[in-house]
Amino acid sequence: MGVVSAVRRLPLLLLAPLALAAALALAGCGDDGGDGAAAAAAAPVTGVTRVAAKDNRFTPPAVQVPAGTTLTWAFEDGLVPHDVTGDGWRSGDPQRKGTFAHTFDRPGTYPYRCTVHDGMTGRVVVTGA
Ligand SMILES: [Cu+2]
Repeated sequence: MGVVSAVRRLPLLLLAPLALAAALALAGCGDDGGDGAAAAAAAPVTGVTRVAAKDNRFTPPAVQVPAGTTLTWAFEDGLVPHDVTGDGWRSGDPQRKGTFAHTFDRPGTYPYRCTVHDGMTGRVVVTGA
């Protein structure tokens, strides 16, 4: 009897993690845009010169570096292509792998975005060297 009820419960036990995963996936999709906008406005991270384009976002979304620093963006989102487009500087065609590097010589704030994905934005804050 114990065995029978255990077997009957098995499908539910197997489905529960799937349902949970689906719920998490849906939740992730729903707030992507908001996350992107909020992320780009977040306080910039220092000590980082590499930004990952992954999961439809830039991580970290905002970095602060001294003038003369070369930042590298790494495209790591599998089949999903991204680009890095700022005002007067850009990576070019969206890409699925590889990297893009850009040197920031002048202090200022440099917002950028991925032209493929609305809300996929980032920001570079360049301070005096
Ligand atoms: Cu993108």
